[in-house]
Amino acid sequence: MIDIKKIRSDFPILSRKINGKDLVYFDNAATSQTPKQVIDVIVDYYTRLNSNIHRGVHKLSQEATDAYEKARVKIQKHFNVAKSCQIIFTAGTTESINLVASGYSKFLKSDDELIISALEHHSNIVPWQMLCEKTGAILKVIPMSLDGTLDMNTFYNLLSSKTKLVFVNHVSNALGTVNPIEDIIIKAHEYGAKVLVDGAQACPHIKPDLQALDVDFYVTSAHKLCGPTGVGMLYGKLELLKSLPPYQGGGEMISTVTFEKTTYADLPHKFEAGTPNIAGGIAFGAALDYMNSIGFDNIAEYENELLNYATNALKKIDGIKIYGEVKNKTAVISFNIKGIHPYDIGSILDQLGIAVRTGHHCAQPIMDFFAIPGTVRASFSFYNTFVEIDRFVEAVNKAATMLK
Ligand code: 7TS
Repeated sequence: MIDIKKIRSDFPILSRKINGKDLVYFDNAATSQTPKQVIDVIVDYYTRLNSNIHRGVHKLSQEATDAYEKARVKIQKHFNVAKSCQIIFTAGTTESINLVASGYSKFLKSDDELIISALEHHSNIVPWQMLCEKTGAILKVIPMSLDGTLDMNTFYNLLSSKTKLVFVNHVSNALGTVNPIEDIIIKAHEYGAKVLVDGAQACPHIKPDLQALDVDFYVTSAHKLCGPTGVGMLYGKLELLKSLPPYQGGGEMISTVTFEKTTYADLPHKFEAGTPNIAGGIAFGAALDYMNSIGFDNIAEYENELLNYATNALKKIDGIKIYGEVKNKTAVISFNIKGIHPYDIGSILDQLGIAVRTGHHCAQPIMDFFAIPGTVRASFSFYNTFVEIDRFVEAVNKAATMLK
């Protein structure tokens, strides 16, 4: 059960006024809000612990290193990963994907094939295009259907012995579709292809068991799940991470350096050059603690109720079209109202204190598929309420009347 009053009191920002109105924050897919339990950890770090890690003999450095490495272990446990060295701290999902894509140039030759889905965020498209340019590998796309799901039969037909990598998001940021990643992983493995899953939109709602999934790489960002911005993770199977070359050179990632030759540090440090976002890493661990204290089953159940309530209410609005109405989706509603630009609706909602995202949501191919410039996207979290949805639906109604 969700104790909504208690939960909302954990998020100081939720009591802000915007344009004289109580904030309704429905842009959770862009970034989630931060509870005071996580803010306190960041303040405590700079108040008591601040120092550089993995290098000082002094007490502060040891304590900071300890807290950072404990956070890595929390992440490892959360995702049910065998070894903590398989969790690489990165700046977020985007950097994690770039890290893998950059390393793969070592393994690919021209005419190798990579498979991507039509539902990807730009950060899971562009790095692979850059890799294809470098190597001559070919990018193939799993098409989507009108209901916002992937066309799996075409995926099965695209797979061949030439397929080296498949990358797909666990949940679509623009539509909320939960993709059948279990099936994708099993089928890709039958052809010896590796699979990278972009979990940026899944991790706020689902607790994935990465060993059970048998996924090769899994990436996410802390700021989508109540943590700070600028920190995230890359999970990889041990042998794959060992074989992947370093992404950046610098301090912390080496074993020995001479002008003739450098040898690299063991995992995870091989991929963690330079001073990392130390407070961010520690706060990532605290954010997982916070989410787990609420419980992912409770979160999923409550958010699903919000989603159904909002969907049913919105559907009553004249001229509304919701994109991606699938059974298995997270609490995201992407919609348009006939004859009205999504930006105009977003601007009126903002005047009424309601935050949504409008536009292509960094997923232009999805917008092209529907032949639209963008959508209004409302994305809910476990700290949102039914009363907020009532205000939102009333505001959308008002916007529709004003703009028609
Ligand atoms: N992948 C997916 C599926 C995402 O939704 C996002 C961010 C990213 C990757 C990139 O994450 P980052 O932390 O590296 O920036 N998605 C969104 C969004 O939907 N609105 O704003 C950011």
